[in-house]
Amino acid sequence: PQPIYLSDYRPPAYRVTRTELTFDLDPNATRVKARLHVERHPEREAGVPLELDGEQLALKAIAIDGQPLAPDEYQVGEAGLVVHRVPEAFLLDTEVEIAPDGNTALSGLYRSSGMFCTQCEAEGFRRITFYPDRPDVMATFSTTVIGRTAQEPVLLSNGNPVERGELPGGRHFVTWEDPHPKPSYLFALVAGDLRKVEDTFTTVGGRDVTLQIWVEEENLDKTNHAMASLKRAMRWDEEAYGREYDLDLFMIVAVNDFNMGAMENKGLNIFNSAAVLTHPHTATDAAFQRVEGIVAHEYFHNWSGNRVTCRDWFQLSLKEGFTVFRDQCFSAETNSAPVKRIEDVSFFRTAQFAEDAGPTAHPVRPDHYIEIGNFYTLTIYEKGAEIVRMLSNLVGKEAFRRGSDLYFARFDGQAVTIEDFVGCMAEASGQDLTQFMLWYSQAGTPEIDAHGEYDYANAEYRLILRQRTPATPGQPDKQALHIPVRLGLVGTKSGRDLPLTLDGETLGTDAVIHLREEEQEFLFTDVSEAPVPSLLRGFSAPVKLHFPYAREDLAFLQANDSDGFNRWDAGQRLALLALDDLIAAHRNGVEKVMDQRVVEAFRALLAAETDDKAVLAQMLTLPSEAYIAEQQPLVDVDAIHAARTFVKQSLALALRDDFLRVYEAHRIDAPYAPEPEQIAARSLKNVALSYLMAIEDEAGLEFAREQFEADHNMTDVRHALTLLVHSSRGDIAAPALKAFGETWAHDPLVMDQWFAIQVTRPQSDVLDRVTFLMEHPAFSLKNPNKVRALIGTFANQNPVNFHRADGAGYRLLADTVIELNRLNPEIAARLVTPLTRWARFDETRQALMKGELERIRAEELSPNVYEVVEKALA
Ligand code: HT7
Ligand code: ZN
Repeated sequence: PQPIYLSDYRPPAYRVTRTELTFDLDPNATRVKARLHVERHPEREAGVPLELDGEQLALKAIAIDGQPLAPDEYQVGEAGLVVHRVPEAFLLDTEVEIAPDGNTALSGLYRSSGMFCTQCEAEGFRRITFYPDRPDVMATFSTTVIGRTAQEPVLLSNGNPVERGELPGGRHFVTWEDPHPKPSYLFALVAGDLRKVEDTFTTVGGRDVTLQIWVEEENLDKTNHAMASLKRAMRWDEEAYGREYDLDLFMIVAVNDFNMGAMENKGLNIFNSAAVLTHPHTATDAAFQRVEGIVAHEYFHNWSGNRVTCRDWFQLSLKEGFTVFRDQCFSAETNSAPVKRIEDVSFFRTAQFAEDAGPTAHPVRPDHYIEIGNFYTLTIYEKGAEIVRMLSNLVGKEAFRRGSDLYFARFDGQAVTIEDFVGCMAEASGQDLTQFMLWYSQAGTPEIDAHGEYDYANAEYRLILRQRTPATPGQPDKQALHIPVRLGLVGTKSGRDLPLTLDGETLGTDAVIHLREEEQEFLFTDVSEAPVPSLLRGFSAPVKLHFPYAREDLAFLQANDSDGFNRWDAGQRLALLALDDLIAAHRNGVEKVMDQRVVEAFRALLAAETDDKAVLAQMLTLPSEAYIAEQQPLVDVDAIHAARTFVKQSLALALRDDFLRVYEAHRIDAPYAPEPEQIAARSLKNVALSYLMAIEDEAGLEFAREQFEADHNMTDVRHALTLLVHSSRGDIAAPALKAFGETWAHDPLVMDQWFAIQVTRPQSDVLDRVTFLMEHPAFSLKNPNKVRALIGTFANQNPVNFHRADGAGYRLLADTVIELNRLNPEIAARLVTPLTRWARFDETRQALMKGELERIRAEELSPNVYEVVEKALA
């Protein structure tokens, strides 16, 4: 497969202004008729052949302006159709046959649990009909769907239904009209035996919008939270961005087989059922929050992505980074803002930093790709969102809003670039963002080495910042970025933020300084007492910050920093220093000794009367094994696991009574509600329980057993069951696990959790369990949720067992990737990721991991898996 380059972009030779489709649905032989209104693009030369994308389509008929084409007038190949000579403007009619039931890749038209559905982003529409399947071709669509009245009573597509009727042979049809021009990737069709929950939303302009959530009958009781989230998101987008919904109908459909979380098709969002269905007994607090975030994200795309779309797929972060930023702000407002930031940054620093340091590292706007499906990454989404967040902070809230208003007004109905977006921000703020644009083109995580000195005699604090970005594949040399560093100086005597004066300018007590050079010095004057610097507050830029903090300084910041995020971060840094010592002790076979400063910091946290229980729960949570690994020069999974377990047990032994007290004080008797206060109390109680269970304390075991049996809500049940399954008490865990599996055998989303709980168990018998569960009747390689729950969770969240020294974990993953490569290349390419990180491990493991990658490479590979494996072995 050949790469595609951003620098080769040209407008399409022909554009399509209107697309009329008729689907005659059949599981094995669906007929798709397409009438395209085509005209030459005004910027392109005349006389160019018409090239349409098309994959796995059997062409049955083709005509131009009503005249069937002779065989020598066109050519059909593996990738599409070429018509050698066409007029300047014309009607193209084609008819193709496709086989939805044979479509296990879940791209194009496929069937899920008997229901027809589509996934067209990024390049799935070409599996439905011959088309210029690129986002800069925007047309209005009319879609007629014909199905069997009994099996497919519900026939949906984009826009508004305009006609429906019965047909001979037990069939019926509905015609949909979407008035908004859209690219093919936003096309959607759903047909099946579905039920709906309906509500209405009155827009700020006074229009009533019908809201529908379509599900299988047994899930009708699991839609309330998604509906409430949708209405909140619609109102928020009006208030925060002035964006009003633009159709009379907005539909969400839940499907069981889906490659990602959800898809923002115009007026007809299709969701992975895991991203929309919730019920207190089946979904955890985290799942409720995830659903709220994804419902909002897809809704927000209606403007950031649909009304204003991407010129080409290199601009993917234009819609994804901006929309993730929008959904993060929305969730921060509806939940605990500091906790939302802590969770997002924790995840980012663990997973995106690892991606940016690995062989598949790429810029937020890549300059080439083989398979765009491989670029729905943490870099495009999450780093893209961090860049938009930096922009918003740089230009300020008001200018950012003016910039986004300008962007939506100027580019409505167009397919545009990242320059267009940043250009609006520059215009609205009057700022020069030229250097800032480097964030989009330069891959890798910048690192800042910071040093500070307090000059007592002159009351000055000198801060020196040095930046460097490590080389990444294809980018050996890096330039200095414009990095906004938010900071404060916390007085060691007063425990307060000191006033900041820089270059004679008074900045308040919390300010942003701009690092633009490789090295820059900042001299703060009138600093009345020795400070500890609180740097990169709120994670003001997606960088790694190194500062030689003494442990006492970190304990001080954890107790005194006015920035909640940095208080949490100081605690994490303190724990990491202790963990470093213990990892070294474990590797050297030396006795492990607990750092009492960490114990005292935890004691103080537990004793403090803090109102923000959600933040407290975060502060009591140790860095994950994956994040600890991210900090190590060479990853030793066993030493990391041993060190973290030792810290947890030491804290539990030293603070047992505090954890018991916290657990008991935060039990909730009220009916379950996914509200911030309850979520905070549950998370605090469950953190306390996890410490008690780390030492298998008798009272802790009893609490866990009670909590599981009380069956109050899935958050508590799942947490208790996980702790039991991860403990040595098989006598309690085995019957609980069995009961859980039997109770929920009918619910695929709960069975996913049942799989995940078992395969995160740290004990060494887990690999046999994974193999055994792959044969379980509830497991299927064809269902991405099952693959993620069982294999993905094992490979990503059970480091000690996945990285077993005998390589059995690697072998299992490679075997699965090889099988999935044939069934579902997108999922296969994502699943292979942990093997691509071989460079972080010891030589023996490196050899084993590379051996498995080579075994995969020897197969006949999809472009998706080929691209990832080639990069990993380069
Ligand atoms: N924009 C959507 C992307 C998506 C997708 C991409 C490739 C393969 C399958 C897919 N399903 C959804 C999701 C989003 O970011 O909102
Ligand atoms: Zn998105």
